[in-house]
Amino acid sequence: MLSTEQISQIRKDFPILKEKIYNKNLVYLDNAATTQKPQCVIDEIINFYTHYNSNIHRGVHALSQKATNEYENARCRIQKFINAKHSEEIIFTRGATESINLLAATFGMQNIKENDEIIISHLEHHANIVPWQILCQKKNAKLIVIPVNNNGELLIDEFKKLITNKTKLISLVHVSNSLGTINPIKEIIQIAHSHNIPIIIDAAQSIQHTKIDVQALDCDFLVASGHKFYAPTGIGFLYGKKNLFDNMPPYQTGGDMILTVSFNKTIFNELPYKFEAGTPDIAGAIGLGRAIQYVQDIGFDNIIDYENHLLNYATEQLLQIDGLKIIGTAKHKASVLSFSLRDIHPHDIGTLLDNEGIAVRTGHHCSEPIMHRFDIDATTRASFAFYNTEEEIDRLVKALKNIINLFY
Ligand code: 7TS
Repeated sequence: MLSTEQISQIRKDFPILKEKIYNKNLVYLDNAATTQKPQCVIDEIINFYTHYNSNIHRGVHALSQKATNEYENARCRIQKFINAKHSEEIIFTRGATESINLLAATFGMQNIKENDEIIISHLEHHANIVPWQILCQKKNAKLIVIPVNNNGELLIDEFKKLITNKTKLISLVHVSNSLGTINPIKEIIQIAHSHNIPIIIDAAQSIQHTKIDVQALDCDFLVASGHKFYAPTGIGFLYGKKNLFDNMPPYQTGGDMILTVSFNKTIFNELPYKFEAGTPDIAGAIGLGRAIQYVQDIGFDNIIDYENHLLNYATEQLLQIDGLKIIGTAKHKASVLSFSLRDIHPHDIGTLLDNEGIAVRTGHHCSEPIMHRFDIDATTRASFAFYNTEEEIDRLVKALKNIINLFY
């Protein structure tokens, strides 16, 4: 596990952590919304624009070749990080949302027919609900939802009962952004495949907290966002098995995704370019590659251990507060603590914490259905990254106790 000294060193890598908010040291506990960026990632982007900004895949000149190489190196870094078999199984997208929309518009449009069923879970972020809902409306298909128990854990036996010969696709979140539940995706993928059903994993909240090996998992597709992994916003990726990608139609069309174009006919490019129309976020992709390298240099296992320690510490400390209720008490959780505090509205809590320089998220966290499942409209959510400290959690606890004193 990372020592206190190592964490203080790591914190120096993230320049924003030195910011003062209303003259107080920033405590950034909104990492599930987006993570902060280390200086090396910021430098990598500056380096691109300063020294070799140029378009990729089309120039014979030196800058374009350098940009192309670095962009493709970033793809290979992602491939190795999630242990994909081929680099062309990694498609750069804007993030998890665009990756799921891509799948709905291509794989979904191609394979879902009238009366078919798509299974998702009660824990999904809107990004893994709305695209499927719209697809179901277009195709006259049905969206089926795996229920959860009162701890926020999926009911696996219920899930098994929901599978029928109408089930044509499963799309499931790995780690819930609003409750922190880690779903047993390996088991669920095996169940899906025993019925020959393809399965998509939404790894937006897991890629930064758990090790992902797509070959060991055997998932068919997996989506993630770079900005939740210390990389810039506007870049993410879609992993898919090559044979599935090969049989899918393109998503957006235009430059770079073609081999030849005449006014009569267009022949599409090979993977991965078939799914990367137009000029991509080159600097973002290179930044994402650098972020992965940064995490690997620290040691992902060290990060995971420390984050687990931090979550346990935060859970213990928050539970000491009279009238605080944690929403989401699954046995296996990652880096997210959602809670209610007596009958104080989460937006009031968020505003009062902000006055203390503490950034948390309040609201439904773009996962309204799971809020309704717990009969609430909103929670206050503290979400952690490996640069957070026990002292920061102590400050959160102290601020929450002061809020209670203010209201009661
Ligand atoms: N899936 C999950 C599980 C998420 O948590 C999010 C974003 C997305 C998909 C969409 O990711 P994007 O990068 O394409 O926007 N979750 C959150 C959140 O919890 N707070 O802000 C964004």
